[in-house]
Amino acid sequence: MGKYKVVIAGHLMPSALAAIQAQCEVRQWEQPGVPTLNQLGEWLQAAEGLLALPNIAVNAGLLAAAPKLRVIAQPAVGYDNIDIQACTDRKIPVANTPGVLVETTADLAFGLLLTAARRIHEGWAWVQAGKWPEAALPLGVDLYGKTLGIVGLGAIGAAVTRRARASGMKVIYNNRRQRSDDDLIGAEYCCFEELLATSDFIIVLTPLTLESRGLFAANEFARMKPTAYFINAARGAVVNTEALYNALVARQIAYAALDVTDPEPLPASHPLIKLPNILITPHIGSATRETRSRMALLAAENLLLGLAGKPLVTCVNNEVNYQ
Ligand code: 8YV
Repeated sequence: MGKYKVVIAGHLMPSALAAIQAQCEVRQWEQPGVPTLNQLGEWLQAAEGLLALPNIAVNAGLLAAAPKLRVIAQPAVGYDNIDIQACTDRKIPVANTPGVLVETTADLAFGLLLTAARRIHEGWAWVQAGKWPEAALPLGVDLYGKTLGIVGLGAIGAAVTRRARASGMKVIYNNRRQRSDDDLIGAEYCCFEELLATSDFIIVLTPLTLESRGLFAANEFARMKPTAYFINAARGAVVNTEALYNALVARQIAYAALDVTDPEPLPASHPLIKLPNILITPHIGSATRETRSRMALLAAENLLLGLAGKPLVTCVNNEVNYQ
């Protein structure tokens, strides 16, 4: 039997690439930036498997260009870039990589909170600018005794809760549905409006869905404390960027720390970058050697299982898996 034909839509950790190449004829996009459908089109015509990436729109147009596609795997927990219904209609199982990036992403989200609160990044810039001898860095704020509001308490949110509780914080959360294990997690369910009004820190960890797109807009920032710190480690489009910018300029909130933005990547000329009360990192929530390797290997495993017609390890549209 010949090798499966697979398209890899960007960089992949070498160990995972080798596992795929052992069984597949691979076409890999290795140019900088996001490939267009035209650039991938010829490869997609013959592709049986697609290893996608969160910056690739896996929509009806792409699926139409890939008539032989039988499985899609993505090394990411979020899959808002993939039209799941269109894939399910085509009986194409789709796999993401939950579970393997929880602690790493929680470290980054809580790290943004801590860095912003204690102005760690500003402290280094202060020393580099030679200001230390002249004046003290402006004061930060404590975490201890403060309230952290988590919007979207899933596995990553539970891991953030452990970090916050260890720092002496109270944790409240809002989800579409209250969890049954609040006490085990150490977080207290709270309605969205009250969470906005009472949290000293807010961390957004919700997936990007039709319901969560633009969830944080002018009214939501207006409800927050003027001393509030807003952290987004979910998806940029959960936040109305213009509303966030206006809230920071008007000091409706004290500070923002973002690992994700809308648009993404954020151009250097974007007005957010010029503000004094913001910290932005380039979508590095899962960006450690160990975790990216686990994600890539799990995506490769899912891809190869799907090509062999076997159930995927982490399928997001299970109804397709066992057809
Ligand atoms: C990045 C993430 O997508 O897993 C996700 O959903 O947002 C992150 O892990 C991943 O790092 C690839 O860029």
